[in-house]
Amino acid sequence: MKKTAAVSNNTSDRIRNMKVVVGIPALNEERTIATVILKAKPHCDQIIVCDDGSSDMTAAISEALGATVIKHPYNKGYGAALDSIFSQARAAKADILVTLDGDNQHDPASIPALIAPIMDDSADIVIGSRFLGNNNIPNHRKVGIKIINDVTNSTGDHDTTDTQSGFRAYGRKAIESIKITEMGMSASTEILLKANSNKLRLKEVPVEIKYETRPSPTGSVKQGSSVLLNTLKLISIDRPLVFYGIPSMIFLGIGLVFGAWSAISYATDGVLPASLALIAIGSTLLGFLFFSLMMMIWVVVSVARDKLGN
Ligand SMILES: Nc1nc2c(ncn2[C@@H]2O[C@H](COP(=O)(O)OP(=O)(O)OP(=O)(O)O)[C@@H](O)[C@H]2O)c(=O)[nH]1
Ligand SMILES: [Mg+2]
Repeated sequence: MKKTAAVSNNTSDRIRNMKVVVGIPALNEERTIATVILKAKPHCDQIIVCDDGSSDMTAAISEALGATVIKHPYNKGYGAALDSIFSQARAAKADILVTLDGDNQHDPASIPALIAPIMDDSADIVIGSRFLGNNNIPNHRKVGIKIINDVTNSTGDHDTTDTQSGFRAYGRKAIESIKITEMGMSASTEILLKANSNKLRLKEVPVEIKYETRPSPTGSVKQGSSVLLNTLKLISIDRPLVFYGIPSMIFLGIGLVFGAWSAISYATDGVLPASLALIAIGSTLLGFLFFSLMMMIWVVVSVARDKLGN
């Protein structure tokens, strides 16, 4: 790394020689991509732009400004663009990969603060959190992201204030070990779940964010619901024993209580209380359904992990 201002005077050779790569996923960002590239340049050694099937000048502008451009032949989604950037960063032997949006929402001036914990080896992934910074975040976004944060944080060892931030820095361990399979916006959650399974160290630093750059290509409610559903799917795959096992135990417990209650009523009054018996049967069936799902998904996921790794 040659250019970052965050490097102090007594910086070791290890830090000085670190290669910092900035990766920008971009879909039709011709209005802003030049600004982002020019502002990021002083803070890194290489810029990778993934043009995710744009129909405008995003790729041409990026190339003209010296970025390495990966072109998707059609729009594959944010996660697919990140996956291409990670692969290119591995090929480029990046020590640190910083990702930020091409719509100029993130300020590249925060890159030194974002990469500092990786440089001093106190983190493997650093998240630029808009909730730690002094930002004016629209209320519907705050609520949506809070719900996704709560669901994501319930599974792991980390308490992250901004699980959906696209402004992040990844150290070598994270670049090498995280393989993204989610094609859409839920890739941000997938990465955090994989970071947790791979025991990577996470930190957050405050960043600024702008919201007036351009209307989102996908409506924010649609995008938020899709990320939430995919987050639930990812957690169910990541932790099937907890995700299906807990409801299974709860339903079986309810079935047992109502079953015993029905049996006692029958023994004392000689009449089977239909409503209690129905609750007992329904709950027990649901309990067995969740138990079977848990076993099936647990076996499939274990075999897949064995074969594919990660
Ligand atoms: N929405 C979207 N963005 C993509 C896609 N592929 C790449 N991107 C880029 O991914 C980055 C994040 O997308 P945004 O739509 O800004 O997502 P966001 O920041 O969560 O949403 P906004 O707050 O509305 O900007 C941008 O730089 C996009 O250009 C895609 O298929 N869909
Ligand atoms: Mg954006």
